Amino acid sequence: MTLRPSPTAALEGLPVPKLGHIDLVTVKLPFVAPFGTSVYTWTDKEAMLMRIESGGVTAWSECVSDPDPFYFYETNETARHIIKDFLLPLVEPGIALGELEARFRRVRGHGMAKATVENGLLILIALQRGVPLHELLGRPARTIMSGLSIGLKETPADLVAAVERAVARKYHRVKMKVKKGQDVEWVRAVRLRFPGLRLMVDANGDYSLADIDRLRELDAFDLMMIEQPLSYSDIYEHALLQKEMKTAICLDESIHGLADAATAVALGACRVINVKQGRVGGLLESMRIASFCAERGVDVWSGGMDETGIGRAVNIHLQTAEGFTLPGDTSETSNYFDEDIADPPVVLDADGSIRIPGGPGLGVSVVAERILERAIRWERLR
Ligand code: OSB
Ligand code: MG
Repeated sequence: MTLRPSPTAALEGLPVPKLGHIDLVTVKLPFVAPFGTSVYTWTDKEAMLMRIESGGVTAWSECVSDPDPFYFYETNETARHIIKDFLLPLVEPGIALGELEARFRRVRGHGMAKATVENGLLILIALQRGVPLHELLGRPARTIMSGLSIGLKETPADLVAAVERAVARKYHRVKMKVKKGQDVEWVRAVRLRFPGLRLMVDANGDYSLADIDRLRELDAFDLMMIEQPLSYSDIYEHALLQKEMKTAICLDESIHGLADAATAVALGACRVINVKQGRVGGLLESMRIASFCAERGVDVWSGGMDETGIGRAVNIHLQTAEGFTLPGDTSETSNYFDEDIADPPVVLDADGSIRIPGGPGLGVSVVAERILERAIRWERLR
């Protein structure tokens, strides 16, 4: 196999800028509707944001953790602790980002905390250079595919109605959450109404191998993939399951970095990987995973964590990278919030695609009054 050049070599050489004040600002935004999954139902978004000042420029990044550890082990409070007490002390102006990543590796896990810092620095550098983030990442602009993640609903009729709204908006694919006992009949209801829809399901780890007959019933519905059917911490049993299923398995929770992706691909545990830049430690590791998968014919898409406009914009820029072959969980702002903290909101084009917001950095501006209105905690770290 001919080795492709590393997608991140140039980025690893970027020097960390001199930094001024750094703040952690937690905001709480009500969701337009509760978001139900097999692990928890969230009614609002509590997002910890990092604000970095440097030479008159202000960069914002977003930590994708929740206040609770129900999707992932990190929480806003563990991320605060790790950022404040272990990561920021390693950030030294002038060292290369690759050196910073190497220092961060001594802290085991805590990818969401690491991503908050690394992404913040990349956004800051892009702003200082006056270039869009995707350009700093070395990627040309392109339109991004859209995808909607629909939470668990009260009735199949509610679910079908939500899918109807997604189809009307021209989403490029629809994902529906499932859990044990709320699966086959619910998928059937959607399939009967929309036989040709690009449709997939996400179980957030609700099944075990004992449920294999149930899971195999899903093979009848021509799903694009089934996301994380088995435990959040498993890779091996997914390989056993994939051998018994026609439908592609996609791993989300199990993949914390490139090494996990390599294990999953080697074992045949999945044919698709959901890369959440937060969960894997930031933009650089995300690009490494996507390139690794592209070389091996494994599809990759960008997940979402119901982010505010800041994290949502990061996910959009990331999807310009090589290897993001499928529509991700990138949907319109109005799916989550009546009013976001950043402008402009994400709105789909007539064909369902998403344009990268123009301008330096993320291309979105954080609205100070809305941050002040929504802030539930503000801590100056330096
Ligand atoms: O499993 O992909 C998931 C949201 C929160 C936690 C986990 C997941 C999700 C989603 C929604 O599916 C993604 C989004 O719309 O941002
Ligand atoms: Mg998922």
